[in-house]
Amino acid sequence: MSTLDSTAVAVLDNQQGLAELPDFTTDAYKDAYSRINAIVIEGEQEAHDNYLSLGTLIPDQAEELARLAKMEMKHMKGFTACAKNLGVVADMPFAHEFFAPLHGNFQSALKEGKVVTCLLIQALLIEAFAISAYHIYIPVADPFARKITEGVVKDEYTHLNYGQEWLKANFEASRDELMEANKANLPLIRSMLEQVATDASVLHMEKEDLIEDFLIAYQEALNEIGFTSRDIARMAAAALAI
Ligand code: PL3
Ligand code: FE2
Ligand code: FE2
Repeated sequence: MSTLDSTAVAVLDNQQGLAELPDFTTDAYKDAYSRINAIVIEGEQEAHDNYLSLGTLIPDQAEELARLAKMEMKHMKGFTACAKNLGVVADMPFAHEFFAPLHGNFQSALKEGKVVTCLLIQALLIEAFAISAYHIYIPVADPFARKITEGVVKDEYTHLNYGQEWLKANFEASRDELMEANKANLPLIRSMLEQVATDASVLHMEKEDLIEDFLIAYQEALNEIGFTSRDIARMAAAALAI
């Protein structure tokens, strides 16, 4: 009785009720996937490099950070397999450019030894971005990619939590730098979300859902670190110019 016509299958989307699965075999899907998948691969690669760099700034944590970096390498391989499974070639030059502004800010902070800024960029912003993207992707992914992404998203919480706990333990000393780093980098995440929105919608991922999920993860982390709701509202307003 069952056919494998994916367009006919509806799955339960935990946010919205029903989400229709896209047709994974169309040229339109594969074209959008070539950029989205490349972004994810580049993001995982950069996350790997960033955790290793963080190990040079916090030498007594180098071993733990190397463990996180290794998980990122595994994620990268998983998502590379997802593209291969769909017969898609990732557009890496596009992804490189996509990450360039955030990459540049991380590298400048690294050079200046600004561990708080590096942690905010990698462990809070990039991980919250990844968590939101993977959450929204899972219900509309092909079965192969869904399984891989489900495994990955658990790790990303470990990474977010790592940054959160370090910043919480050093909250008073980190506070001003966190505010400044948020102001400089949150707008970049916003523009990255804008840039990915059209391709994401081809994968049946909606921009509003991505933003909502990102803000929940990021705001919860800031709250855990020690910021009040008022601080967080101010940080959002300062960064987003509202
Ligand atoms: C850190 O561990 C990983 C950083 C990755 C950044 C993710 C960016 C996400 C972009 C949008 C979407 C879609 C998900 C699709 C997966 C093939
Ligand atoms: Fe990852
Ligand atoms: Fe991660």
